[in-house]
Amino acid sequence: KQRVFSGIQPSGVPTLGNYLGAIRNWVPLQDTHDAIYCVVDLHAITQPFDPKQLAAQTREMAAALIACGLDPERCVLFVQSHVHAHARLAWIFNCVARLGWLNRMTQFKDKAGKDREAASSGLYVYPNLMAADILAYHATLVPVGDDQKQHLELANDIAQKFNHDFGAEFFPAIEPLIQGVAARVMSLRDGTKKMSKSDASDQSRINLTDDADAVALKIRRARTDPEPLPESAAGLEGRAEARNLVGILAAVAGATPEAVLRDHGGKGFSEFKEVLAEALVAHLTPIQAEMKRLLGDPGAVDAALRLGAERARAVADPIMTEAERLVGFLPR
Ligand code: AQP
Repeated sequence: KQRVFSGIQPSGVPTLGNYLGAIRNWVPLQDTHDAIYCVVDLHAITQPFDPKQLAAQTREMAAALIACGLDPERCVLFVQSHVHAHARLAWIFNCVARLGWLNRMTQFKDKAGKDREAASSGLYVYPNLMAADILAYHATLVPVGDDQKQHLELANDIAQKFNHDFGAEFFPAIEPLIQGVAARVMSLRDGTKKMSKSDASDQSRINLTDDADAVALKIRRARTDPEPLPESAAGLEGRAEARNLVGILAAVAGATPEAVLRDHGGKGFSEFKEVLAEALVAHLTPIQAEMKRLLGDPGAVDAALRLGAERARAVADPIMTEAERLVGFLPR
């Protein structure tokens, strides 16, 4: 079976973007692939965070993943900091990746914002850690949202340079797996910005934990243009907000944007938004109930994660030993 790896930061409650662009697509891969999924807390500390909240957020993210359908028995589900291979391999990759490569990463520019000098050096080398996450397991397929493509190209450059510098065909090539109509869900306040769990405005996103009223209110207030919905997908050109809302309904309903517009084309947004809010609430309610049930027994979630970390170590440790031998470290 081909091995897949993917991760998500415990930097807040997962959003509809994380769910539609990533988590939801991870579920079926459990049965067709050797699937490894990780709550990436080492990545989460690259940006301002609250140390008093991090552990709870990590557990909450794991519970959300399980509630969305990841089964700790059918996949390897664990917390990044529990498996030392990630940090060890990331250090080696810090010494393989070139500054020029990192300088081209658009996510760093977005996340560092205007005051780039004040960004952590961890944020800068984030893509090296991400390459290590994947390559520590020799994973070859990475289901991600469309925003992560550039980082995966960098991971391939790192793997190739490592293989070249240390004279071995050791790390495999990685392929991104970008799925579905909602590969990029946009902010509800600005159709040109992606929906993000750490956006300053809570109104910009749907959190998986938002109740029915919050979902309805956020959708009602979502920015739109004054025109009615177009009759076909071609009419979404240049209408980022309309495209986003149509894309969300399509993703939730398991339809194409074209089919959504066949049903709703010509309607005004106020009518369409009600349909959308209702579909979202119906979709999210069972996930929320399951999340709540899981968090009622935090010990059980932690135990599942401990077991996941053990299974992850069993895969990563021999790969790490060989990587360190190739680099020339004195064996322990
Ligand atoms: N808006 C989005 N649409 C589609 N997919 C998305 N992803 C994130 N936002 C969207 C996908 O979610 C996975 C996990 O992301 P992450 O937690 O590792 O970090 P991120 O990409 O930086 O996500 P956020 O929500 O924007 O988090 P913060 O605000 O903490 O930085 C990835 O596969 C990503 O593609």
